[in-house]
Amino acid sequence: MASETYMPGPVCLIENMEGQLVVKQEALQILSAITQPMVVVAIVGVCSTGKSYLMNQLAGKKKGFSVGSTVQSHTKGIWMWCVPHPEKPGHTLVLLDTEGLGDVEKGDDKNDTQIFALASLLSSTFVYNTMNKIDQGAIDLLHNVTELTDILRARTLPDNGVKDADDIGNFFPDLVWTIRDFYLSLERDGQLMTADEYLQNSLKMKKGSDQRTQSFNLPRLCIQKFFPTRKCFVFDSPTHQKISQLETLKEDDLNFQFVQQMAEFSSHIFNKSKIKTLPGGIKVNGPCLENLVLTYVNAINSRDLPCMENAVMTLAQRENAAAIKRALSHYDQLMGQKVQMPTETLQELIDLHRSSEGEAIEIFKKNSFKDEDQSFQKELQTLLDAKQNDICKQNEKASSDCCSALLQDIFGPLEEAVKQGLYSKPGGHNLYLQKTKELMTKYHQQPRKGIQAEEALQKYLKSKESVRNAVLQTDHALTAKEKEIEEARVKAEAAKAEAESAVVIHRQMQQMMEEKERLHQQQIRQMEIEIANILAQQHRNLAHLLQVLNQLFQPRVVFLSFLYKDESMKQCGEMKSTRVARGRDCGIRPWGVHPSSTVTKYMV
Ligand SMILES: Nc1nc2c(ncn2[C@@H]2O[C@H](COP(=O)(O)OP(=O)(O)OP(=O)(O)O)[C@@H](O)[C@H]2O)c(=O)[nH]1
Ligand SMILES: [Mg+2]
Repeated sequence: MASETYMPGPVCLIENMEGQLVVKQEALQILSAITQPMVVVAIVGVCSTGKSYLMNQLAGKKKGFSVGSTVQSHTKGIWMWCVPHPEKPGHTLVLLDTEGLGDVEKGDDKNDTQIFALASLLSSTFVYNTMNKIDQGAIDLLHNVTELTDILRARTLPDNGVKDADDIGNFFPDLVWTIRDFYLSLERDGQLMTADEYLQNSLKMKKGSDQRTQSFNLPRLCIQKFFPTRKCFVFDSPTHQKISQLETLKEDDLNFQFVQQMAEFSSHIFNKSKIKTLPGGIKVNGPCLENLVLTYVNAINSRDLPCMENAVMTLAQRENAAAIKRALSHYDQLMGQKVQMPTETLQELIDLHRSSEGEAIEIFKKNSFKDEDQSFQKELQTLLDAKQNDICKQNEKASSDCCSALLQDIFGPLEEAVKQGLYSKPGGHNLYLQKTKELMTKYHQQPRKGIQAEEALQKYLKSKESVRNAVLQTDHALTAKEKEIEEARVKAEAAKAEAESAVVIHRQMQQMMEEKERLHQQQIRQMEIEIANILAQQHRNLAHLLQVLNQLFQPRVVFLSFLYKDESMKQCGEMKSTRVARGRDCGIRPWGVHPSSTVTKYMV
């Protein structure tokens, strides 16, 4: 809607009725209608220091927030003006002008700081307006407000506070410190400095831990923690004349430096101020701001705020929790960069952990705030220990995974060979063991296996025990069979050799027998020749005898017979028989037996 970012002039948002804060319905209605994200700029500071004038400059108007012209404090409560953002289309610039602090007529410091705190809680840019210079009073005032603001924030946020460091960063408004009628020169030890350096220097802490130094440092530390982003602008006096009606003067009548400084300030606010954001990244729009206003004002009006000491504790808790988070995130970052899992040894990991842990603790110490009993540092230590355990487990797992992959890579071909039966042979077990040994050496030679290298190998070998046994049994079975075959072969060969030798012997015997036979035949032939010779001789003798006898007596017939002793003699052939005269008749008698012959010789 057109009206959502356009108001003709400011309206009162929170009225300050005798110390009681009242939220104005008219302002809430305006807010509830604005759906655009809001950049909220609030200004606070001592009364009559030109706050309203400055806000009008930001609205781009000469008139708007009422500018006082007398010593009487002018603005009351908190006034609001929503205008279109001059640099961010679709955004609304919400200007909050506040009642001045330290009004002597009012004399209520508590009410002052409540308004101050509300402004800081509602804004995304918090302009702290002071006169002339940064002094201890201005620092103390800002510090008090930060304490109260912290209490309010802790009480009104869910879960009793902001736990996330990023959220804290978003939730805190940026501080812009404006110094009006700045008459000093920005110089230190003869060196020129910027306004920001001046602010930085004013908030610098002293070294030491004595009570005085602590009192000096505490407000500065609180301001630094409370406002992580800080900027400072110094303004010259707007004019050399008496300035009771500054807004009526033309630009030409104003100090040129002042006009320029105002332009720089406005440009910074328009370009750098962030959208008001709540924890969880919620961008504040009209209804959301309306809600915040009601919540904070109710909290203040309940008058049940804890004392200042508790506020410091709350701050300490939040700051230290954030410091722990920062330290842990630094540790994670370092370990992420340095650790290459799996580490070769556990010691390597422990060394990296220790150096990162040392740095993380340093970061914590730098960012911690009033961790007097070191309870937060102990908590950090516990969390770092847990992280170490976790990393050790991750490292073990990385090593196991790496070793498993490596084992599979190296031993895979052996497993395949076993499957294909290449080791299912006599002696296969030995070959399998040899190959395993060879592969183990190869495995050991591989670098960066991590701390699980041996365990993973042993586990693998154990898991392959059954395979090894199977190879062994197959080997035994096949060896026994082979032995049997070998024995049978040896037996067969022996039998064959025996048979062959029997054949040889038989042949030899046969040869001998044949030789004997040949000799025998030869002898027989010899004998036959001899016998034939003898017979021929006998025949001749007989013939001669017969002749003689014939001559002497009448002729008689003589039979000569030859007797055969055995069958072999028969085989020698039919012996010729000759009729001889009977022995008795003719006087023939056995004469002798030749030893080499079975032939019985009968001598006539
Ligand atoms: N010396 C001086 N006077 C200024 C400056 N800016 C504005 N003034 C004048 O100071 C007077 C008070 O101005 P305001 O803007 O009403 O001051 P304020 O801080 O809002 O005052 P309260 O609302 O009463 O707290 C006016 O007369 C302005 O013209 C400045 O930079 N220097
Ligand atoms: Mg004013």
